[in-house]
Amino acid sequence: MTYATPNKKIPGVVAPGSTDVENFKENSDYLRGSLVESFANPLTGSITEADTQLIKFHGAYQQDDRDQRLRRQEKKLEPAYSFMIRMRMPGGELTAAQWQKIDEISNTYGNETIKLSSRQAVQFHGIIKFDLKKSIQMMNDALLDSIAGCGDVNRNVMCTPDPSLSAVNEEVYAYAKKISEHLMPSSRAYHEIWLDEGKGEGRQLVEGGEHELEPLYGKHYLPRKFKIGIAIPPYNDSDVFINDIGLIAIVKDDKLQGFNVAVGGGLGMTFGREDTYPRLATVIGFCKPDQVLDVCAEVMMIQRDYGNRQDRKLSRFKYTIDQYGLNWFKQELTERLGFKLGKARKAVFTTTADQYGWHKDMNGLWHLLLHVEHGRIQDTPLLKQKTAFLKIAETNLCNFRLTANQNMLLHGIKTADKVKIEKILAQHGQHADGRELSGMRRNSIACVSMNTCPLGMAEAERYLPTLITKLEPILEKHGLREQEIKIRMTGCPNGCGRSVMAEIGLIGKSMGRYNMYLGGDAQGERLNTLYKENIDEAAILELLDNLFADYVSTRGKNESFGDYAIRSKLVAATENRV
Ligand code: SRM
Ligand code: SF4
Repeated sequence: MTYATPNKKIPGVVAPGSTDVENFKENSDYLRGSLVESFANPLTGSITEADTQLIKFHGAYQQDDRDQRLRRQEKKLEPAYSFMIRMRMPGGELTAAQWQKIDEISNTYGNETIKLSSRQAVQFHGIIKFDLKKSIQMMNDALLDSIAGCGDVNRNVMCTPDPSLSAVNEEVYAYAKKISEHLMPSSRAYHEIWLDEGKGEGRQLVEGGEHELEPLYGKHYLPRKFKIGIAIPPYNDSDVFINDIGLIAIVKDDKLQGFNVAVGGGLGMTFGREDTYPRLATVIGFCKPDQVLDVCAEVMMIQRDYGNRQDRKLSRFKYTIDQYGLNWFKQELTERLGFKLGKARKAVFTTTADQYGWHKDMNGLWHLLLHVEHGRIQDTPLLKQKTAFLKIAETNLCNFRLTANQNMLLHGIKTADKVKIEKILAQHGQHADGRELSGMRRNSIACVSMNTCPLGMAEAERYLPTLITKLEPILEKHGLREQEIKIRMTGCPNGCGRSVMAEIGLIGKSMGRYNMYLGGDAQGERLNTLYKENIDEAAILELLDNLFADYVSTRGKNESFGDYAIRSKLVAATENRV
């Protein structure tokens, strides 16, 4: 299918009053900007403002160590700048050899930890400016890249990773990769700048004008980030409704029929801006497998053409849909596609949780889902998880898949090799099935926040484990230790840990203080609602102690904590159900 190039008459396309980022893109020569010069400048650990925006399209963010900010300021030193790189790895898949390379990069250039993100990607933190190119080249040696890891483009495509959970898992999984490839920017800037490809020659030889070079995106790319996720019911472990496009695999008699298409999800909001809000994607129809690439591309290009480029707080696709209306959107999509989506099929989700432990697939291979606390892989005195994963990778007995709950799936293990894997894990303190953990810990997500995220207002990843340790005796007291209560924490309202989908969501307001949200469901189909504002740890513990007591004494059969919060009118159910 040939897609329409950006039409300058359409309102969203860059116009007077556009944001700085739009202007940076416009003047960047397809994402090149002055990155080469910035990275060669020996006088500072930072890069120019325009380049800090452009480098995102190459998968990296400039950050500084927030723990050191004040001290360095007092000493009149520039902030301790470093870079975070986020890889593009649809469905979170890596071979054992690639995992070894990732381990090596983190030790050689990063802060010796490996971060598994809430979108099934690996992040390296703490890479100094002068090592960024070497890190990218090392990734490339293992056939890995970070193109479109961030930036105003389609991001890492998520997909339910565990082949034992559905007969069509691998077929669906392949679509995550196909969609990711299909929607990749085509600028060669990444290859030229980081991999020294062509050194710029040849680029000018591209014929046919600017959009030949970037046929899907044009030179202004999208107004904002764009996300696609796929889930296979009944498992919603990729939180499909939080995506700009959510694809729900429809399976009959173990055969993939196609996908229900949901549009307009997104979780970010800004305190004090009432016009920003989280929104769950709305199911608009069904497409066959061979239509899904075009559907994703055309939906994305409607956002390219109509998305808000004047205010980045309002530029996500969810606002475009709400501004123009769902009916308008469906009509526009039909016109662009040249066919109408079918009627959405029935799809029932039961959980967003990862299924820990060993599972066997239809081909007799085993898959082991392991808990990683908030996705941070490192060695601690009690748990040498980083070494364990490296040793397992060195055996070459399995591949690796990351989950959207920030966990790890070791996959494709032969029956005879299970015991070898278990032995390595046990030697390094890792339990295989996560049963030693409370249900709440197994179901927790925290975003990075301190010390690298510039937007964090409170701790998240570094604090939630401690908070859960303090909650565990309370859960025990109420007989709730095993109950899978979904708790999520983010250091700000951007929603990176999807806290607004949790049964208990904690969103940072300032250091040590959080807003508490209640009423999310277990299956990822309901946003939660603000319950208490700006509370500290003592208040969180006391409130939850009382609520757990009431929950246990009044709950109905199989009633989840989130459903209880709504039934007992602690919070109103959100309107935004799918
Ligand atoms: Fe996120 C920005 C980390 C998933 C919504 N996110 C950031 C930045 C890059 C901060 C920044 O802009 O400088 C954070 C870097 C922290 C660091 O030091 O690593 C950051 N986001 C993360 C990760 C690593 C959280 C984690 O602990 O796992 C996740 C990386 C995913 C990936 O591999 O691509 C991550 N971010 C999410 C999600 C969840 C999801 O997509 O499933 C969301 C909510 C869904 C959504 O997009 O609406 C999310 N991140 C945001 C936003 C709010 C966007 C908005 O619509 O307003 C920002 C801020 C922004 O874009 O301006 C943001
Ligand atoms: Fe940073 Fe906020 Fe995202 Fe947490 S939710 S990683 S604090 S932007």
